[in-house]
Formats: sequence, structure tokens, C-alpha cells
Amino acid sequence: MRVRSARPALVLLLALAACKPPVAAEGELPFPSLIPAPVLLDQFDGRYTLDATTRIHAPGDPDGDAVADLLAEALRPATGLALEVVEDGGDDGIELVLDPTLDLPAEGYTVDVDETGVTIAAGDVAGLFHGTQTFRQLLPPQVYAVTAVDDVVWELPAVSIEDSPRFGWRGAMLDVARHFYTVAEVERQIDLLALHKLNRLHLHLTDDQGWRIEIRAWPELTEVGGSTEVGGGEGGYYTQGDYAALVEYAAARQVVVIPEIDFPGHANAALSSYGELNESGAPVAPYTGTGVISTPLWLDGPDTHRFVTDVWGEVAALTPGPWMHVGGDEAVDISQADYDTFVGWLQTVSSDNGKTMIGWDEIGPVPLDAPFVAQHWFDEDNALAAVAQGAQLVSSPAEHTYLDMRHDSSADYGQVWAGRIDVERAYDWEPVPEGLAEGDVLGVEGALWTEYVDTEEKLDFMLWPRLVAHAEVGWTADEGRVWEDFRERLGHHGARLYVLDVGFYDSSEMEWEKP
Ligand code: TNX
Repeated sequence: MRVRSARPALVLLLALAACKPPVAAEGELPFPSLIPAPVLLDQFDGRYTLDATTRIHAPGDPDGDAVADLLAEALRPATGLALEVVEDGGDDGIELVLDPTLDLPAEGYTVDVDETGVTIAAGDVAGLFHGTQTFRQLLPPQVYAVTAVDDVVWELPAVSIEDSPRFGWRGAMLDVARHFYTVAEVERQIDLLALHKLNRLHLHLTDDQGWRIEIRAWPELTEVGGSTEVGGGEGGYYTQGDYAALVEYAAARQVVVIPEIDFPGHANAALSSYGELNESGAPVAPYTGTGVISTPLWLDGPDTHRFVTDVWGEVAALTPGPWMHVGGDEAVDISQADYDTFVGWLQTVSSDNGKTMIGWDEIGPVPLDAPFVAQHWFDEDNALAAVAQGAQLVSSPAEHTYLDMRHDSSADYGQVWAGRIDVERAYDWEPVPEGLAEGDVLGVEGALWTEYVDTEEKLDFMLWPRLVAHAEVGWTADEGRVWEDFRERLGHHGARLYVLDVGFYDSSEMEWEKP
């Protein structure tokens, strides 16, 4: 983050402020703790205060106006202010400007605050939305409350911010297969992703222990495969209506949902639903354990290709985004030749449905035609093999991004096979592997596998605040990314997380601010 000031005497103070927010000088608000860190932030004398007369001026474009409405909805509960949204071209109050001719990178935005009001400007809708999220962070943390807070002045410092992301892919993966999470629970997480400028939600919809998405041509998948989960609980699934609503909810918040159907390994839930998918002719038993098992798809089965084609077609039809994740991980007991043939065919099925295929890094050495995407989690050689074929990477190295790992030695649950991942370890790593170019990497993704995560409380505890670290790894250019600075800002950000009622892990690495 570059920090400048209109007042030269304050330059040093503000540069230091990037590391340690100063005690406010008379009449000056504290230096804002923005997360992820923006490219450029100047603070000036003065402030703007939201009051009963403040209106939000929408940009006069359907998608941009929807951003204005979401902003108003986000601000009203805590502030109790009317914050009428108007489309009158006025520039007092909070003005949203959407202008494709602005000289800003994709998803970039500016926020300018002075005594007369706030202007949030962007060249695209995503940028405008991100600008509104930054604006919320400029207000007191109580602004995130869901009920009226009376004793707060809704003021924000005069600032000028210019910002855009390092990577276009800033994601989180949620495994809803090992344990199921409802639409409402996932939407709550989407809200949290969006306020950190995370813009991809990868849903791991199928695995050995559960099948979570309705496929109309194969109803037993959810009737049988959807009725189990790790530990033998009742599971659950999304109807196509549920899923479409989730995708739409995410899209309004600039989050693209990427569905994953995990084939050819991890297929037990499908094989337990239909006898004809098994060589024996009978369904396999459901699996509710935690370990990796060996029940891959029966690749030569007479119904298997029709089955996969039907599943892909229905899931693609529910997916406005350009990507479909085919899994491809841990396909034990399948020969390399059979694996290669099958994954090559899956790519054809994906492209027949207008989608770019993503797979875990095991797909890297399979002879494939670009474009495709490999999600690097385990084997860097696989990732490099993918890039050598013209693929791009999503960086999810397990030792920095696997959110099912324990936080530290004081955490009492979670996996440990990729080590312990405290906030610093989630933060301090480079997503572009040695020897590769920036353009080889689409971005970063934190992944929460849920073998041992069976409640919303545990979900919050494992995801947050480590996803905040991933958000900054994905958003903030390398030169602006300094652990000590992030540590300070995250401590302040804690006040927002408290108000949001996120059950995050309050790691002793930070000094947490409470509102
Ligand atoms: C490996 S990562 C897996 C998952 C497990 C996870 C547990 C990957 C592509 N496969 O099936 O849930 O480890 O940490």
C-alpha cells in the first residue's frame, strides 16, 4: 500500500501509520485499517458524516443500481438511516459512478471522501461493488451490525483511494460433501467472502460420503447419495432451485460459483446410488468414514459415459460462470492410461457444454489442449506440467491454504498432514511458483475440507481469519504485502468480525480490537 498525504508534514506520520495506526490528532480520525490493503490510500484533514439527509446516488445502469441497493441494504440496519437510493445524477451524499471509459484495471475502483460527500467510481460493476466494500470499512466497525446501533457517529475520514487486484481469482473452496451446509449457511459465507473482495466460491459438491446437487435424470443420486455424510448424519442436498438461488445470490455480490463433481475417484456416493454404475450390478455400500477409499467410477461400464454426460449437462446449465471443476484427485486403482483417457474425455464434455475444465493438479501431466486450469494443491511437478501445456494455475498449496489443517498447537481439532497453518503461514507465501510468470497463475484459493467440520461454528472457526489472509494474498500486489503491517490491520479488523458475529479463531498472533 502506498500512502500519501496532501500535507507534507504528515507524510512520515502516515507512512508510519501503514504499520501502526496513530492516535488521532485533534480533529483527525484514525488512519483507516483497510483489508485487503489497497494500492494507494491518502488521508486528508476532515471527515464526512452520514445523517438523515444522506442519499445514495445510483449510477443509472441496472447492474450498477443493484450495487447501490445492496450498499443501502448493508448500511441501513446498523445506522437506522433511510439512505434513499436515487437516480438523479446528483453528487452530494454517496455517489456511485460506473463509467467504462475510466482508466482503471478490471475490478479496479476509486473512493474519494471529502466534507461534502463520497464518490465511489469504477469502470466495471465488480469494481464498483469492491469500492462499496472499502467504503464500509472506512466507517466505524459497528456499521456491520444487523440491528440499530445508537451511540455511534457514522463518520469517515477524508481519503482518496485507488485500488485494483493483483489476481482475478480470489477464491474459497467449501466441501459440502463430507458434511452438508444449507443454502442459508453458504449465503452467510458468501457475504463474508464478498466483504473481503474474494470473488470465487468453489463448491465441492460430490465425494465418497455424499452427493449434494439434484440431477433430474438420475434422482437416486440425491435420494440415496445425498442422505449420508461423514459420521452417518442425515446429509442433505441442494435442489436445482436451491442451487440456482445460491448462484444468483453470489453473482449479485460479484462471486462466481464453480461447481465441482469429483470424478473419476471419490465416486462412492454415485456408486452407492445406482447398481448399473458398478461392475457387480449392485450398488456399493454408503461410506461415512474419513479416509481415502478406492471406489472409482467403472470407466468401461455401459452406462457410465451417459451418466457423466447427463450430470455435466445439468450442472453446466446451472452454471453461468465459465468454469467446471472435474475433480481428478486421488483416483486410486485407476491405471494412468485409463485416467488420461477419461480426463481427456471429461475435457471434451466440459467444452461441449461451453465450459473450461478445472481439475486438481493430478490432471497436469495428462495430455490436454489448452485452455484448462489446474488447481495446485500437492505436487508442484504436476502444476508445472500443466503450465507447460498452456494451462493456468489456481494456487492452493496445502501447506498454506488447506483450512482443515489445525491453526497452531493450541487448536484441538483439524488435520495436520500438511502442517499447522497459523495466520502468518496463511499470509506469507507466493502464489506464483518459482520459474513461472505472473500470467501463468489465475490466482489463489483457500480450501476447507469438512471431514472434521460438522457445524457452522467450526466452519467459521476454520475459515476465519485465515481467509482474510488469503484475500490479501490474492488482492494486494507483492510490494504492498508486509506481514507486520497485515498483522496490525487484522487486529483492527477483528472488531468488524466481532460485530459480524463471525466465530473466528482469535489467534494470539494478533492483538484483537473489540468494538
Ligand atoms: C486431500 S486435496 C483431498 C481431499 C481431502 C483432503 C483432506 C484433494 C484434492 N483431495 O479429498 O479432504 O486432502 O485434507
